[in-house]
Amino acid sequence: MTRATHPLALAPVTAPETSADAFVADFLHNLNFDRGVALSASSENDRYFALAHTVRDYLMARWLEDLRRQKESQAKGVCYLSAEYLLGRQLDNNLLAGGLADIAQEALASCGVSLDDLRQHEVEPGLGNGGLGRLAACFVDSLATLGVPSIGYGIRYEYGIFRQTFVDGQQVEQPDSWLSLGSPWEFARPEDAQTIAFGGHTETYDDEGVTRSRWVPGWNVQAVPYNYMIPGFQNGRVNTLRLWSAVATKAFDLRIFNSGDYEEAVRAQTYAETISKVLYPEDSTPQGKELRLQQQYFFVAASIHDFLDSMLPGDYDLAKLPERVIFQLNDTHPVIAVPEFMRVLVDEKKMDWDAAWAITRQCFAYTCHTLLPEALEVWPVELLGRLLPRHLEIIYRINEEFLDAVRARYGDDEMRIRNMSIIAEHPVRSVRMAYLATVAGAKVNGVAELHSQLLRDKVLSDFDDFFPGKFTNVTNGVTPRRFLRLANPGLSGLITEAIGEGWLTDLERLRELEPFADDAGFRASFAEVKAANKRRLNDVLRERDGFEVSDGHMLDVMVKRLHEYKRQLLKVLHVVSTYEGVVSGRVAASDVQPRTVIFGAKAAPGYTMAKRIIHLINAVGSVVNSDPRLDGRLKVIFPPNYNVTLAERVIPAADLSEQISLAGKEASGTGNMKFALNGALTIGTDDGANVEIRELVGDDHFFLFGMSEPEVEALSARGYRPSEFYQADAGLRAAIDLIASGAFSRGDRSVFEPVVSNLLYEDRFMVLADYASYIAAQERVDAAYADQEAWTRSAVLNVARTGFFSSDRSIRDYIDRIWHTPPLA
Ligand code: CR6
Repeated sequence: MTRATHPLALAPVTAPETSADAFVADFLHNLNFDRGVALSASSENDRYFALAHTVRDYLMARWLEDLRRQKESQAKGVCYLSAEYLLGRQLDNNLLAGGLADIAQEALASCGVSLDDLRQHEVEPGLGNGGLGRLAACFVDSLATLGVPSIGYGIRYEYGIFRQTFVDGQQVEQPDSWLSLGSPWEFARPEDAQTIAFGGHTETYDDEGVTRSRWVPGWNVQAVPYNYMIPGFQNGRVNTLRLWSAVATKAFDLRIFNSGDYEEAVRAQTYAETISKVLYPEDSTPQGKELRLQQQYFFVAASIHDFLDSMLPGDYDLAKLPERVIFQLNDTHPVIAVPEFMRVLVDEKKMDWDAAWAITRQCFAYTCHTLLPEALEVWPVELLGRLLPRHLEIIYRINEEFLDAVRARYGDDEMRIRNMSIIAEHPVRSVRMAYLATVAGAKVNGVAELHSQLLRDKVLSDFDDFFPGKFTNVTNGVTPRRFLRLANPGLSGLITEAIGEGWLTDLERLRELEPFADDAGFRASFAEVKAANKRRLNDVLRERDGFEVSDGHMLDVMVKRLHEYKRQLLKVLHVVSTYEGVVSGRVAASDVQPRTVIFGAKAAPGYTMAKRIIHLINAVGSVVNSDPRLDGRLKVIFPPNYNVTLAERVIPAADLSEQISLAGKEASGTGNMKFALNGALTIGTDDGANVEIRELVGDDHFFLFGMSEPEVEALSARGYRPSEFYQADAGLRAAIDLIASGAFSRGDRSVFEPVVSNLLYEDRFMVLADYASYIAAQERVDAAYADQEAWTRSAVLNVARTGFFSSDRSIRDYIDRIWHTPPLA
């Protein structure tokens, strides 16, 4: 190319003029020429697409410029490898980042089109399960806002996290066909497709006197990339998210097709395309399914090859790669990238093993997101060897050399060697992906102070001893653009009025709000914003599910994935206790602090206990809500299908944030940060990032309860018998007995019997042990809420003191402690 002589062909791409008139012209152009309709004949989807394309056009020049600069500068950058990106809706975010919201509003209004209707039209891409996927989305936002050269790599699932409905109070899953009307934000790049191989066998061959290994795969698929713009916040930068979609290499076999066997002809295609068909809906509990390993290898192999092919000059000296790139492994899901990278260097680039390993060890870093042993992924050797035979050989060799080094250090301490081996022997021979990542990674980080400490002291303590300095912490964060500015325009406006602009990219500046906590006028405005946010939430809930939060009610919120360790059951027991107190006549309804409890939670479809708990919440809700003896003072609402879009409405309206996991089980939590930043007070255990939230906001503005992690350990060591707690506490007994009696299941005692007996005889997450402390803390909450001025003061201080939890700070910590990738000037 580049024979061009026309001045326009030689000029850089320019953005359209930024004015409402130009926006109208662009919007109509896109509607007419891209959608092929006149405004008068257009559907809402047409108008939404035309608007999205108009926004894209404004960001395009910067995107192309950033792509060019990242390649030309060859500055060190980050490849973030994540199986999940829980993006949430894009339109508003991109309008905000581009500084286009006002112009778009004015332009559309002048065409008789409501921006708000088009906002509501967008189906959010739910390409993640929960915290981990949302974290990845916050991180790409912050990387762009800080101007760090980076690319996010992942999978373009055709179906994201399932849509949850309730039938008779029980969860029923529906497919999330988010692409059925197309996505206006993506750019397919079939010309950049990669071929990804699987199966087959390995062999050795003589390469001019050197014996080398090679992989002879059995089958392959095409990985087609789709690019998404990730605009920085009003800084003229646009990064890239590149998600891979699987298609068959040969769409169909023409010979079979011509023979009339159509089914056989499309079989291969269907099989290949299954790889990116659907997101696995397990959060923190991997299932070890073959398709899942295919997904993991598919996207990391495509990403590594993409980076090497498209980001490096042709004659690049691979020994210099550590100065050019760091691959950040978001949990164990992408860890198969390590042997793939080794395979490329050793088998394809013919590099010497030791040299390749030295490079690899500098090019990867690993973030661990869990403490639950069942969440640490392992792959049976049989499966891995069948799907990726060469990778298994490479893993064996990495392990052999690693264990030699362990022996050299500690002698023949067989116990230690067995404990540190990347290969586990029981119950079946498997690869421990977390260990592989730890051995290969330049750094390993946990996601909150306590979590990182527990990783070093417990889960990976042998490795911490062996690799001094490898372990570090980066406390999670959330993007204030989406979770404050977009979700809570009222509060954002109030903050700007008080402390001026600039805090959205320098969130520690929220500290300047502290003095306003003592300003009665400011508190009144703050309380008015909270009330308005409750009305905004009501608008959504009413239309969506016919629910409503009553005036004067404290809004008590527990929204997160349904998992036993998070202890939704503890919250249910609190509700049931309050209810039982009133119906038994021990407590006068008039003495109950009016509260509406909102739950939001999806359960993994195969997680039976979690689904029973969902059923129980709905059952308790329907009894409590309709019992006149409560005088409307206690309500439980459980809108189905909690997702990012609903979170953006619920969080700004909340008064009380429930963060009540068993200490030592929640790695970090990120919902906890979003609530505090929006002025909810936390009731929580000393777990995950709660610890840091409490340290920052102060004990007077946080309701702490429950055992600490060492106390949990001590109780386990003594032998935990939940029934003793049941026997010893009359209130707890009454609540559990009421559930067991069938009071919430039309008298049928069998419905919740498994939940009750699990609590009484197993209770792995010690709900009963923390019950009394939780109830006492809730009483402190009620007392505090009765003093609205003091409550609002605490709420303001929560906002003022939690600026630390911006994902911009997290990314700066990654840069300082792990990546060493300065922003591109
Ligand atoms: N489930 C942790 O459990 C943490 C996020 C993001 C989780 C949660 O405490 O905030 O990651 N872990 O770091 C995994 O997904 C394995 C989560 O979202």
